[in-house]
Amino acid sequence: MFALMDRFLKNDPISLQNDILDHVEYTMARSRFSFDDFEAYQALSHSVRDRLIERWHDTQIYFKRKDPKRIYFLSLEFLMGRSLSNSVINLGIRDQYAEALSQLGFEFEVLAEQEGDAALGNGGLARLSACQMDSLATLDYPAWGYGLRYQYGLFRQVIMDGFQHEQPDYWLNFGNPWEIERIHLTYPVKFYGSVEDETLNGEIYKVWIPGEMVEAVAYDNLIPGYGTRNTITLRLWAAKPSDQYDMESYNTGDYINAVVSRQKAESISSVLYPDDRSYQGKELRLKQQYFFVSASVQDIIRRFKDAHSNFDEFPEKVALQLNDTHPSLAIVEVMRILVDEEHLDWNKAWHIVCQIFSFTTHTVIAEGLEKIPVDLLGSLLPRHLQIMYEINFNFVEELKKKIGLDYNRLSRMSIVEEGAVKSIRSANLSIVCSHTVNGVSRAHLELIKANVFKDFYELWPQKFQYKTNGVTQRRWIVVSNPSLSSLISKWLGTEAWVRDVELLTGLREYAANPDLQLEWKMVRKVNKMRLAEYIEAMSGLKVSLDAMFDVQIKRIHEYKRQLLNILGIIHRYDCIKNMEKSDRRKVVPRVCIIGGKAAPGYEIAKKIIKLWHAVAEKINNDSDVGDLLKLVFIPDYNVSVAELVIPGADLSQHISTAGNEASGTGSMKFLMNGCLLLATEDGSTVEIIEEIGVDNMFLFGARVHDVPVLREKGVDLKVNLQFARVVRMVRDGYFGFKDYFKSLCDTVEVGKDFYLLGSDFGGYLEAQAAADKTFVDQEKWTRMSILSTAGSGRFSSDRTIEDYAKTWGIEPCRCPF
Ligand code: 26V
Repeated sequence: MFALMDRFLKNDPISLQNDILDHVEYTMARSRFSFDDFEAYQALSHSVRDRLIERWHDTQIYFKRKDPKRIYFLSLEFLMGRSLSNSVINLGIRDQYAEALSQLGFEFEVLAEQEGDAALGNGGLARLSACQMDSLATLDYPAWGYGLRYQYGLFRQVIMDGFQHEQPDYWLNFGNPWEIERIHLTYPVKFYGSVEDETLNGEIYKVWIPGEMVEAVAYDNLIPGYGTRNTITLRLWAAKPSDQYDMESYNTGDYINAVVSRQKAESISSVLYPDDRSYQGKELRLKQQYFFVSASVQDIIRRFKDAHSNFDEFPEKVALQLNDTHPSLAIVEVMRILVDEEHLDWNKAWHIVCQIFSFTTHTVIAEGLEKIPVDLLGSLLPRHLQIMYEINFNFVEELKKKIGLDYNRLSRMSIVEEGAVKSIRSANLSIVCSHTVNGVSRAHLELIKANVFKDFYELWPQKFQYKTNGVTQRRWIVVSNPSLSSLISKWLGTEAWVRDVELLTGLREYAANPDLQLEWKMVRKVNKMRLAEYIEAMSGLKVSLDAMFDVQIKRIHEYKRQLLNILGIIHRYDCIKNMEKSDRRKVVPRVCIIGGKAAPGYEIAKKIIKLWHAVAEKINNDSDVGDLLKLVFIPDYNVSVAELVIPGADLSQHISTAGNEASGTGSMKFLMNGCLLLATEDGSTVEIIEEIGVDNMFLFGARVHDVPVLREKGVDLKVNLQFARVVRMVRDGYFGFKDYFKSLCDTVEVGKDFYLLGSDFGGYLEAQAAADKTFVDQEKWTRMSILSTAGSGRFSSDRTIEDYAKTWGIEPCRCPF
């Protein structure tokens, strides 16, 4: 045993240096006497990866020995961002690496900047998955993440003349040291074909004869926990052509076509769909869903069978989490394997399925619910369609017994939608087959109970729960804001808050302490400087550090109301222009920062981006305005940009029309970093108010129950003169592009203003004015800032995961070495 322990890699700076140099020479094949920053980054990453692998092996062996109940987290999207800093911090060896590198003449920070983002997701849902993986590892849960290894992640956003253009994100170009290719860990995945009957020992079974087969190859990404040896697996599948299946075509002599069609297989995992709201019923998307689900389910069942001889224990050992409906085919795949391949009787298989799935929905609107056209499904997955029909038949029969022949309700609840295009409702399938349906905030649960899932809630009230989202403080404070992190530890007298985030409440008692206030302000100023440098390097614009940095970064969507922000800025500009020169001294200077991507096909969102640029062009070049108002667009917003922007923000905006944001997680990251929030009472903001108090943020706008009334009523623009005026300025071409912005202005006209920009405008301006007033009082502002961080503990993904663990029925399993 001691001999084995001796084999562990050492973490003193000299050993780390040697390891890095070995990787320069033997992995990168560069001379150890001459290598650049990028090569140093790669060698460094390989040396970190070696250490991850050691812990990962130990963890996996320990899990195997203990055989605890495991949680399998299925998600089509994971927004992991960069891995280097996060890994060394979780491993607890960041300082040692920094020292080792400085002796080699490199700076850790500089090398960390060499890493590109892993952007295998769109927005909130995807980053949430990444935060939850970090918490699962840190809290020692026996967990696996499963997803797709897209070759092209979320598109890169390039702004040309103020317009968004999309470019491919071929992120694997220079290799990826953070994954381990498991070339022998593959599963066949079948598509198309037909279903036939087969008789075995007097029983008739269904056999699916596929028309196409591809191979799923595992790529393991290692997720280290903080303050524990536990290191868990995020297994992403890549599609490769199947050798077994192709032999036939080679034998028939059509060599060229056979090779060409092999390449088609790889397209399944080639690209992430960039739209996060509308479903288009595309075959490739369905193929992606089934491909990753089938490989994952086969892997899960293989692992179970390695240790168990029959399926009775399956629900005691396996929990599957559906991250939205995208992986809902997993339900049917488990049924298919249990019935058709393991030859379990239907009822027994169904009983198992009903105990293992838990489903989380991330959307509020019916249009956001996924539908799969039956024709498409029947051709791609003929056996799955049969199984869905059977599940639905049984469900509807049961339902009739409970609710009688209420045909309207029966048809609303049916998994199969009979309409112009007959479709499968993935959400209905997920609800029927899961033991729990989770919302992502308390307000979200109330909404789904009252609207999209009302019928189901009335049928099974106990199934419906909520787990308020959270974000990991390891990435969103420790990695992204190291100076704030040290300051917090200094004042709390411990680093324990990194694992036990509730301890942050201990800051409350010092919120008015002048020494802490001074240090707090210093830290925030340095972060603002970093952001200002970035802005200047990116756009050439110099911004004043005395200005309030007001930030809105998130996907561009009408419901998130970036347009409200722009119209508010136009109003501010208009006021400055119409003011006496002497009064301008009283204006609180602002740097308004916005960033986010619009889905490539989302015209109105793209116009919002262009409008921002048009307004910025005018204001930033107006000498009457100077430093009083500056507009910055941060292009290609992603996780690593967020890590830079969030710590430098004074104020951040979360201003969706009430009832539209299921939770929102950006607000939680800002909150942790001591940024004040300007927000509507939507999603998780309701719970944030409870934690930090309404006086510590700037709240405005219609509440959920006001929205239908206001939509009905509309606003009188004669009363709402300020709003009418700013919209007119855009309409009349004050910022140019008059024709182009017409359709955008139309969206907020009386009677059409679905997201209620008009009715919320007055309240928005008041909230902004309150922020200005407070900013002048730096003592008050800093106290509110400290109280924001102090009250952010509840929004850690550690708490979210503890909530989920109860639902999943899992216990920690901590590797003891
Ligand atoms: C939908 C679609 C539909 C078309 C194909 C691609 C695609 C990809 C993702 C989605 C669902 C996106 C839903 C989402 O991100 N929701 C956000 O989830 C956050 C985490 O729960 C939550 O904080 C946000 O409020 C919610 O909008």
